[in-house]
Formats: sequence, C-alpha cells, structure tokens
Amino acid sequence: MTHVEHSRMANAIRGLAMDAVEKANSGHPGLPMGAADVATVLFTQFLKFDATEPNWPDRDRFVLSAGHGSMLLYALLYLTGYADMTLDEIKRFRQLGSKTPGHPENFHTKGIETTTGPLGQGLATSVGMAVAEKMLAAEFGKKVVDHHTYVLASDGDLMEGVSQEAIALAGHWKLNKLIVLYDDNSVSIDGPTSLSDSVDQVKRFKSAGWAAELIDGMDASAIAAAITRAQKSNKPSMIACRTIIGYGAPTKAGTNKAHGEALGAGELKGAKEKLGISLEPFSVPDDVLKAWREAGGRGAAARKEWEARMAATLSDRKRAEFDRRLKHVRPASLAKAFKTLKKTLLETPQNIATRKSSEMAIDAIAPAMPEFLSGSADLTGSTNNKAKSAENFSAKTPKGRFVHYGIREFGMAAAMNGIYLHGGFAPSGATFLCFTDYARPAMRLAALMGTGVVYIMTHDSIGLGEDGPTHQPVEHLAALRAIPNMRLLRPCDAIEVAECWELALNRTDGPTVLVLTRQGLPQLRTTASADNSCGHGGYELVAAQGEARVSLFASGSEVQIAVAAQKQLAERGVAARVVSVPSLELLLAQPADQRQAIIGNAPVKIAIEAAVRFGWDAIIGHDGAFIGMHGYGASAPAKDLFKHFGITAEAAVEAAQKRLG
Ligand SMILES: Cc1ncc(C[n+]2csc(CCOP(=O)(O)OP(=O)(O)O)c2C)c(N)n1
Repeated sequence: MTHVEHSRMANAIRGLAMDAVEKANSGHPGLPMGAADVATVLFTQFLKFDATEPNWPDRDRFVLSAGHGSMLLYALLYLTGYADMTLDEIKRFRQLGSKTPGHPENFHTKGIETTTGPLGQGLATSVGMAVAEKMLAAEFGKKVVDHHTYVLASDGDLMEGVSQEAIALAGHWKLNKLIVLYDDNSVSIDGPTSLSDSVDQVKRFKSAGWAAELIDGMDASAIAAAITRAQKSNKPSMIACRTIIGYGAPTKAGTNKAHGEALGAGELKGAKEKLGISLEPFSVPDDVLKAWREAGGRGAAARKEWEARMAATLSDRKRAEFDRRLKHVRPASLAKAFKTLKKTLLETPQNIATRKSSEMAIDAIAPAMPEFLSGSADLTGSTNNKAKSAENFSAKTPKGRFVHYGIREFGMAAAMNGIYLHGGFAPSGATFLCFTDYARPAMRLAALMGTGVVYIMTHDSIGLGEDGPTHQPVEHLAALRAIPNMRLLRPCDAIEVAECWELALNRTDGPTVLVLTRQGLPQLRTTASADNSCGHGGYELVAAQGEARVSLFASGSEVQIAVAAQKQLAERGVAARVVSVPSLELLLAQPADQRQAIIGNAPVKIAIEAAVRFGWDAIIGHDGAFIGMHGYGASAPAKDLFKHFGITAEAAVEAAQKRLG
C-alpha cells in the first residue's frame, strides 16, 4: 500500500473541486472543500466498494444528499478509479453530455446511487435503501446481504421537513446500518444558519432514536473513530462533523461566499498555496493518485469473498432468484396470477370500488411475487392495499411486506425510491390522491430517475363524497400527467384494475400512479384478451351502432356515465361510441395511426372526467365538450355531488345534441 498523508489525499478532492468549478464558472466549491476530510476517511478506510464493479449488490451505498456538492462525488469517483469518470469528464463539469452534471444523476453516471439536489431527499431516499438492506438480509441471510448506507447531509438537508419524516422512520425501525455524516458548517446560501435556525441536531436525532455525536469533522482520526462507533451501534447513527465551508480559501472560507460560485483566480491561487496544492489545474500528484486508486481497489477482495460466499451459501436456484430480484425481473408466476384473476373476474363480475378491486389484485399478486411490498401513510383501512398474506415490517419483523409509514407521504415516496434503487423489492405505497401534493417532490424524482415504483392513490375525485373539497382532488390528475415519465392509470372497473396493476408492476423504467375510487363501480368489461387493453392508454369499450357521430371519452368512475350516455343517445337515434381512457398520456404516446384509430372521426367529441379539463383538448380539441369540474368540490354524498356539478349522462347527452344541432 502506498502511504500518503491524509491531508494530501483530501487536498486532491479540494483541488479538483476548485478547478472544475472555476473552469465551468459555475458550481459549488464550498462543500467539497469543507467535507473533503470526512469523504477521504470514509472512502479510504470504511466504504465497501469496488470501483471496477459499481453495481456489486452488497456494496455499501453512499448518498451525497447535498447534491450541490457534486464535485465531491465526481472527484471521489475519478480518484478511486471508476472507469466512466475520467479527468476529461471532470474538466467538462456541468457541460452538455458530460458525466458530471450540476447535480449527481444516477441514471447518467455509474457509481452514483441516487439523484440528489432537492435538499432533504437524498437522506429520505437512503432510509429506503437501508430498509431494503434489512429486508433482503432477513430473507437471504447476512452472508449474502450485509452492507451499510452512508449519507453525507448538509444543513439544508436537515432543515427540509422531509428530513424529519426520514429521521423518525429510521429511528423507529432501528436502521443501524444507516450512518449519516452531517456536514455541520453552519453556513447556507443566505449566510450563517443562525439567520434561520437554532436546532440542536444531535439532540434532535437522539430524540428520534438515533445515536448521535458531535466531532471535529476535519480531524481524520476523530472521523474514523466516530464511524467505527457508528458501525457498532444498534441504532442509526448521525455524526455531526464540524467543518469549515470552503476550507483553505483565504477570505471566503467559513462564509456563504464559498458556497455556490467559482472562487475566482486570486482566491483559488491563495487557497492552493495555503493547502500546498500545485497551481497546475486538475493536477493530482502521482503518489496521491496511486494511493487513491488503491483505495478504489480495496473492495475487490471483499467482492470476491462475497462471490465465493454466495456460491457456498445459496443453491443455484436461490442465486438465480437473488439475481432476478436485484434486476427487477418479474417472476413467471405473476403473469399466471393475473390470468387467473381476470378469469375469476369475468366469471364472477365485481361491482365494487376500484380500491376494493385493487385489494383483490394485491391478494393475487402478493403470493405470486415475493418482492411485492406495499405500505400506506396511515390510511391502510381506506386505501385497501395490505395483502392478506402480508405481515407488518418492523425492527423486529424485517421480513414483513407491509410498511406502516405513519402520516409521512413525502417520506414514504422518498423511501420507496430508495427501496427500488437498492433492488430486491417492488415497492408500492398508498394515500389519498389529494395528498400526492405532499409526496410530489419524490414522485418527480422517481419519474426523473425512472424508478419503477407504484403509487396507490385512492379517493380520486368528488366521488369520495362527504370529506369535502379539502380531500377531493380536481387538479391532481392533470398535475401528475404533466410530470414527464410519470404514468397515471385510472381504471374504470375490476378488469381494468387488474390490467393496470399488471402494467404497473411490469414497468421498470418509471413510476405509475394507480388512481382508484372510494365509491362502488359496475364491472363494465366482459372480455379480457392477452393484449392488455389499458396498455394502449385508451380503447373502444362500446362500439357505435352504425357510423359514430359522437365519441365519448372517459376515465375511471366516469366511464359508467359515458356508457349510460351512449345508451341514451342510441335511444334517440344518435350513434355514439365509448372510449375508455385509463391513461391519457399512454394514449397520446401511441403511434399516430393507432392513436387516430382509437380517437376516431366522430364529428362530436366529449370527454367526461370528474376533474379539471387541462390536458383533454389533445383528444377532444378546443371545441370538444368537457363534462367535469371547473373548481373545487363540496361536502356531500357522492351521488348528490355528481348531480350538483353536472357530471351526468344527461349532461353528456345534452352536450352532444347541442353540438349536433
Ligand atoms: C429543496 C431545495 N431547496 C433549495 C435548494 C437550493 N439550495 C441549494 S444548496 C442550498 C443551501 C445550502 O446550504 P447547506 O445545505 O448548508 O450547504 P453548504 O452551504 O454547506 O454547501 C439551497 C437553499 C435546493 N437545492 N433544494
């Protein structure tokens, strides 16, 4: 092993961060310069990883929750020898197409575990990673799964509300393999954190069931000692590492001026001279690079031992199952389960709420798919998503497949991302559709990262009735549909629910929202072919008798209204067809000819959805009729509300006749 002083190793990070930000004239030098000691100790002495195998399943996870300090991570990946992270990429920091975007993107750069930048979420996501580790270890054994999740979090991460949800959950579940290194530099963008904060973070974490302590975050031996203690703890650990933002910068260190802009030529030169770093940009002394590369190869032996242990511990069948699970490949039994479910539903139609038919689907899925994991933000009895076979997950029952997240929608959605990214589980989580507002930041990151998580969102419209407008979503369908790569499915009956669940679980490149009713709905579908009708986004549910003069488009609970309107129109001699549209965006994404065939050529187009019109014009045009909501709902029984707001078959018939003249 090459022996190089710790400070020279840490200074390699500082030098690269300063130079990259300077060259880009954009970025955040302060965090990498302040936290370089913490990162150096972690990566050279503790973190279990192999730079040649970034995806080795039993690697420790490292999450840079303070994503603005991305140059810290890029410097570490380069120094430890990740093939993708060349010096050229560091030189192209923040440039188009580089592996070094402004904030770390896991879908873009190998070695990055999750996308961070929106403060607080990295920490909350890491809780999910630690949950997945605990669950998977309980199932496959500690010889196979036994790793830590480390997080570097900043003041901003801990100020964000979601951190409280995450901390509370981790403490409650005793996630002792989760170790948070808090870059405690008391500076944020506006100035000292004392402008807006006086929380004692050590006490805060301790009160949530964590082990927590304050150390000198620029003292390598203190850092190492604290991590060693944390590794032995039976609780999650938080180490508040006192650091100096922009350490080394002659006038900017310790101030917000070091946070988020290039240091400038004079300050950079001064910092390098003070730290003893070569003035040559992007240069790392040979012996320092060699020592770093050795640190990057340190985990290779552990990985090989793990491979050997796997071979000795798991049968071939179990190994294949482990690999399948980690890769998010679905078992063959799942397709069979759906086939049986649909057959049963066709034989015995169910006139029930879609949240109830979703429960039936879940009871079919759970036994067929050991990785199926669900959870609810304290609405389990209403969201109907706990499988009969599922035990609760808890500190003592890590094999449980149902997670009580408490009233923590954002924490739940962020944890689901972490669980998915870790691998081994297909997480789903539930609340009322209206409360996606509370989960949205993590849902957006799920869509950006492409995590195949499933949100079970019930009580999807005024149809929830008496709880009133605070709980009745009106803009949420449009808002969720607007998120690129989010797939929203709003099934109209039990068969569509089964189809939508099948689509959701087989989607591994992005999240799905299942939008479900509280109120009962008739089963409209009488057939279910192997070609999943919902997979096209929309399909003709009821054909017109003769050439259609009216096309009625609807989703979810309003499809029955469209069907009733079609009948009434037929009675008046007007040929109309009904197109069920469980997914507006999937329909719009169909090839043009297929999309056109589904939308059809009827001169009158009417959409019915108990929500705002936003988005429907793409199907019905500006002159199409929309039967839906134009403002907030009201508190009353559901059937009164549909009448009150004019979302009825009669209204659709009237609109059709008016347009036909
Ligand atoms: C949710 C969210 N809000 C705001 C920001 C913009 N932002 C980036 S860094 C930062 C605060 C920086 O303070 P700190 O977390 O202490 O980082 P440091 O100054 O130590 O680098 C803010 C407000 C963000 N990235 N995410």
